[in-house]
Formats: sequence, structure tokens, C-alpha cells
Amino acid sequence: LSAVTVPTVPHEGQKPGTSGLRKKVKVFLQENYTENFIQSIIDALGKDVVGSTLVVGGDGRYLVKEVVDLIIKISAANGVSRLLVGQNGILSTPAVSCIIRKYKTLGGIVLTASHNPGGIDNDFGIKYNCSNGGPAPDQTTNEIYKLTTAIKEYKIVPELKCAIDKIGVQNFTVEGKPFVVEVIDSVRDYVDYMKEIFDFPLIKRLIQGSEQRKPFNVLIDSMNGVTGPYVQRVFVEELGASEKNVRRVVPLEDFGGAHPDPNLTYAADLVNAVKSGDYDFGAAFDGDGDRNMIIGRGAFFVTPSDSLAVLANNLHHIPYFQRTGVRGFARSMPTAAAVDRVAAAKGQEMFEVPTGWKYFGNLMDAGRLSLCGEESFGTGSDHVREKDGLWAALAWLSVLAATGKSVEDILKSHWAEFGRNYFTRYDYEECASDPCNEMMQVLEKRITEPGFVGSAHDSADKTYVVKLADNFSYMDPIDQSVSMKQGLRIIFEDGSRIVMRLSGTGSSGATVRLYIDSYEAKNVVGDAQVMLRPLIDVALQLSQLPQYTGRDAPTVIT
Ligand code: VG1
Ligand code: CO
Repeated sequence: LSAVTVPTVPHEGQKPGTSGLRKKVKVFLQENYTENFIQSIIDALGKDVVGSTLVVGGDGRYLVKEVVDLIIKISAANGVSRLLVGQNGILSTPAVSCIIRKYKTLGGIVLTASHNPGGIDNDFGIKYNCSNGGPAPDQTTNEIYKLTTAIKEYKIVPELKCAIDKIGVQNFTVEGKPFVVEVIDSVRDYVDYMKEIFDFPLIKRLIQGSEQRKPFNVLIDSMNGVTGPYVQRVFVEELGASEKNVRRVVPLEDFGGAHPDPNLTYAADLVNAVKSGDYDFGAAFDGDGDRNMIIGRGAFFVTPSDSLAVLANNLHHIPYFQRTGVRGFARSMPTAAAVDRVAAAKGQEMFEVPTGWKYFGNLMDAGRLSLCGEESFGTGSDHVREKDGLWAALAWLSVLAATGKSVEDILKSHWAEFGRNYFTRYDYEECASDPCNEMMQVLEKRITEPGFVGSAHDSADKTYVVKLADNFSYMDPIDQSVSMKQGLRIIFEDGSRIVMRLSGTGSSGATVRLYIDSYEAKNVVGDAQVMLRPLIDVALQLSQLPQYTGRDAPTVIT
């Protein structure tokens, strides 16, 4: 087979955001749009690409198979030796990370727009992960972007025909050199790894019940995303759950019309099923399988920030950490600081990084971070370099099995010991971009002006005095790289925080995220929306968000 060089011109706006390039499917369908981006990824890898192995897979959404085919043809033309491709193009994001690490490949390409809806009228995405299994750092994505702005040609092997529906090795000769595509079982490597990390027999006894204990009834919801086959294999085949314990486990190109984002709004189905049914535990995952939501009996909701703190406090129940020990915790800046208190109590190092999983990777590689999370339903550990939804559910089940407590009891005793960080996030989706940018500029100016620190803000019967206000910037402690302008934050004397930033994962318009975090040592069983109301009002007033966005209510509250 021979490679051909195709002339092309740059497309605007191919700048990867928080987690890869995400656009509407129709944008990717423009002439050479996808080809340009794939070629730019490969060019960014430089000469390492010749003779390399890459992993390729995605979340099963519309366009994944077609783009897998393009990646095969473009990789072959650029001197890649071998591709490991998930069967039918299916690999969850954490599975890609696992496979890159296990087979020590140069990297991998993940095809997903994560929790965004799929189908021809919705979203698609392409993300590059490095040899450590983690999302490419800013340096690399900036380089990819630069290349997209000047691209003149791409290389492709148009005649190469590769079937990705059957597991097995396919050999080709491209320009006289061997090129191999190995179609792999989408779930095997990942599931094997989970069995090393967790005590499956223990979790199985919990789920199936024993003479001492009735079966622990779980309901696991894949939201028609990529985790379906993983959930089927782990919960039904390995852990002895029944088909009634799992739902929406067939990946669909449009997620069956669902918005595969595991939160109280978009996973309301699961919440209602757990609320009205006889379930002890519910979990849902997003489209690409890196996010998780955990709920207990009666749909008792665990905020992701609390989930992180509870797991941090209970890692000793998990065999993986019994072997590796625990070395440090981290959270993204907007995430509530509950885990900080656990870190302090356990004498663990604690890091606060910008939003996005790529910022955790260096710390993990340096052996200074074992467990981390984000308020956006992301939890994970150094077992891979992506957040991992299924891992989080198994971690929770490990803790529940070892302690014999209910989800609610674990949370209540955690709050009694450490106090509680009330947290909420308001999302205003698909707003007009210009006014939002202006709002952020004006707010930044206001909170960084002399006199703002020390100023008092009244709401209801509360007064909040500003202790610190800035646009968050972060210096990576390992490579000293600096990331600026990662979100406006106002921290008050009592430790309460207001954070505001614009989303970097949306495919059109601007999404404003407002995060509110407030600590209470004693008053721990209130309703978050009620407890946080005064601070929310302060935030809306300071930012003038309703005026700028024209919205009097958020699209989603988590
Ligand atoms: C959002 C979340 C962030 C998460 C990112 C990717 O980013 O806030 O915490 O890491 O999505 O998640 P943003 O920039 O829209 O706020 V996922 O499941 O895409 O990979
Ligand atoms: Co995701």
C-alpha cells in the first residue's frame, strides 16, 4: 500500500480546551477538518512517531468509527508501526489510560466529547493522551494548536481497509514497511486491572449477601455510554449482580437521546429509580466513563467533593493502597476543600490544581499523589492517569463492604468527625460569549482593585469579609510550568469561597460556572441550597451575572 500527500488549508478554532478538541459533529465533518487535527497531533509528536505504537478508541458516539478509520489510515502514512484499537472503536477514557500504561505505548487518541450529548446534531471530540496515560499537558496541546494554524498537507493511505469489528491482528505493508492493527477486547485489560486493585470476592459477598447479611442491592447506570460493556463484565459476570442491577448498558451513538452526564439533573432517572426502589446504592457514569455519581439508599446524594474526602479517609480498605501506601491527595481549585481536612488529619501532602485532569499527572508520576478529584464528578487515583468512574464505584463498594455501614451513615460520621463543606455549582449553559467575557473582565478588575480585600459583603443575616481575591494561577511543583487565569476566586475570612470561571469543554457559546463552598464545623445536616443561599446572592450581586447573561436561573445545579 502506498501513502499519498493531500494538500489542505488550516481550519480556525482547533484549540483543545480543558479536555481535548470538542465541537459539533458537523464541524468535524467539514472538509479535512478532522484530517488536519489528526495530522497535527502526529506532527506534534515529532520523530518519536516513526515506529511507535498508539492506542485508539472512543466512547461509541456518532462518528467514532469513521474517525478511528481515518486515524488508522493517517497513522499508517506517517510511519506509526502499530495501533491497538478497541473493538468497534470502543474504549472508555480510563481504559485507554490503562492500556497505554500496560503496553507502554507512545500515547493514545481518545474520541469523545465526554458528558456532552451525541448524535449527528450534537458533539464529538478528539483528545491526545501521552505515554504516562494522561491527557496531554498544555505545552503539547498548544503545540498541536499551533500546527493546525499552519497546516498545508496531511498524509494518508486511502486504500487501507481495516475491519475493527473482529478481535485480532491485521498486518499491512505500507511503503514497504510493516504496519499492524491489533483490534483488542475493549474491556479485558481494564477489568483484569480492577481485579488486581480491588478485592472482588469481598465486593461479591456484599452484593450477593451472606448468612449474616442480606444482599446489598445496587443499581448501576451506564446512561447508554461506553461503560455498558465494562459494567456488564464487572458487575454481572464478575460480582454476581443480576441484570436488574444494571441499566442502559448498551452504548448507543446518540446515548439514546440521554445527556450522559451523571448528576442529579441528567441522571434523574437513576435517582428516581433508587428513591422509589429497594436499593442500597446507585452509581452512574458519563459518556466516556471517567465521571461518576454516587447515591445511597433513598437516593442520598454524595457530592463529588465529599466522595473524595470519604475515600481519602478510607483508602486502607483497598488492596491496591495496602500495597502502594498513600502518598498525597489533590483536588481542583473549585472543588470543595473537604479532602484538605482529611489530608491534614492524616499528615498527607495536599495539592490544589487548576480544573482538568491533566494537572494531576505530573504529581502522580513523581510519586506525590495517590488520590484526587474534581467537583465535576471526577474521582480517581494513580492507578491510571484519567479519572475513573467505575473505579470510584468499586472503591465505594469496597469501603461499604469493609465497614458494613450505609452510604448515609458513612457521610454522617465523616461530617461529625471533620465538619462539612457545603458545596454547590451553578451552570449557565450556552450563553452569549461576548457579555460573559466582559463580565469576567469586569469582575476580575473589581476583585483585584485595592480595597476589595478587607471589604464586607452582607447577605441575609450574614457578613462575609474578603480575605483573598485573584485570578487563580498555578505553578506545577514538578516541572515548574505556570498556568495563568484559571478562574476568579474570592475567599472570605471564614474560609467560604466563591469561584467563577468559563467552561473549557463546551462546543458552542459560553458556559459560566459559579462554585460556592462553605465550611461548617457543627451544623452539618442542613440543606446545601438553603445553607449557601446568602453566599450565592453575594456572588450574583458582585458579578452581576443576571444582567450580563440575561439569566435569572442556572441551567443546571449540582
Ligand atoms: C469540565 C469540568 C472539569 C473536567 C472537564 C473534563 O471542564 O469542570 O472539572 O475535568 O470538564 O471532564 P470545564 O472546563 O467545562 O469546566 V470530562 O468527563 O470531559 O472528560
Ligand atoms: Co468524561
